[in-house]
Amino acid sequence: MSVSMSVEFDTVLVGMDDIREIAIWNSGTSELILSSIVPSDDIIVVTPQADTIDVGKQKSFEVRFLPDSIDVVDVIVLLHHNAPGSPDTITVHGSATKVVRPGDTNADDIVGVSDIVNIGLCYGEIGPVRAGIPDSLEQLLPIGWDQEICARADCDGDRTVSANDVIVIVENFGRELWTGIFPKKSHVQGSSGSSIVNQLIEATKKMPEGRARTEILAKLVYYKHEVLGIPREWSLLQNYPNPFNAETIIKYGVPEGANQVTVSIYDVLGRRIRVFEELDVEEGWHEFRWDGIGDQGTRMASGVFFYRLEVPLYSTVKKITYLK
Ligand SMILES: [Ca+2]
Ligand SMILES: [Ca+2]
Repeated sequence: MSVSMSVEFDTVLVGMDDIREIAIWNSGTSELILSSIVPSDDIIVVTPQADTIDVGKQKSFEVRFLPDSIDVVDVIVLLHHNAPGSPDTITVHGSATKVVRPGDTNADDIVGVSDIVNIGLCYGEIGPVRAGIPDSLEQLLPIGWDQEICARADCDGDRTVSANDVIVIVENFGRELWTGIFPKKSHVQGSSGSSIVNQLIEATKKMPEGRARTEILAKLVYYKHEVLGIPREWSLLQNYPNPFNAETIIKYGVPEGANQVTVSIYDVLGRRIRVFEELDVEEGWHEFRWDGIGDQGTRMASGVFFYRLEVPLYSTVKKITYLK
C-alpha cells in the first residue's frame, strides 16, 4: 500500500467543526490491516481509528476538523498498517477564525465600558479588512493584524482604528459573544442610550491627552445629541396646539439629569395658577399637558397665560392662549 493524500478544509469557526470523507483502497494482494490512524494534533479526529480492508475493496474514513484557536493548521495523520511502506501519511490543511462581538475589544465576551480602552491604545492602527456577515453586528475576526486587540478595536471592520469604532461599542453595549442571533440594529436609544454614552464619555476622559481622547470625545458627544436627540442645552418649546381649547402640550428639553424641574403657569395678573413638578428628571425631551384648569380645580376663563420653566441656572417664559 502506498497512500499519499491531502485533505483541505475551508475556514472553520473556532468552536464549530467541519467534516471531509476520504477513501482508502486495498490494491494489494492480501488483507490490509490498518492498526492505527493517528493525527499529529487532536484538532483533527479520524474515525474509525483502525480498520481492516479486504483485497480490492475500499473503505471510507471521516476526517473531522475541530479548531480550538485562530490559526492556520497543517496536521499529519499517520496510518500504521501491515503492508510495506508503513506508516503512510495524510496531510490535513485548514484554517480557523472566530466570530467576535464587534465592540468587545478586550475579549471578555461582553461589550462594556472597559472596551473603549483598546480603541485608545490602538488609535490610528491599520490592518486587514474584517470579513463580516453582511448587515449584522456579528463579524469575523481577521487574521493578520499585528495585535489581536487592535483587530478587535477596529470594531466596525473598516481596517482602521478610529473614533467611529466607539459607536459600535455604544450600539452593541451589553451584548454578549455568540447568541446565535444576528441583530441588525442597535438596541440603544433615548435616555438609556444616553446613559451608555455618558459612561463612555467618563471612561474616555481618563485617557491620556491627545488625538484619540479628543476625537473619541467629540464623536460620543455628537452621537448623544445628533443621533440620540439629547438636547445640548435647556429649552422650552412653544406649546401646541396654540391657541388651545381642550388640552395643550408643553415640551421642554433637559441636557443632563436634574433633581427637579418645575413648569408654572401664570395668568396675566402674574398669579401662579398651576404648577407642574417632576423629580429626578432624565436628560432628553419631556412634556406636560395642560387642560386649562388651575391647581384649585377651577377652569380658567379664556385669555392669555404664561408658562415658565424653572431650574437652577435657567429660566424662560412663553405665552399661551386659551380659548374656551
Ligand atoms: Ca468586553
Ligand atoms: Ca474602524
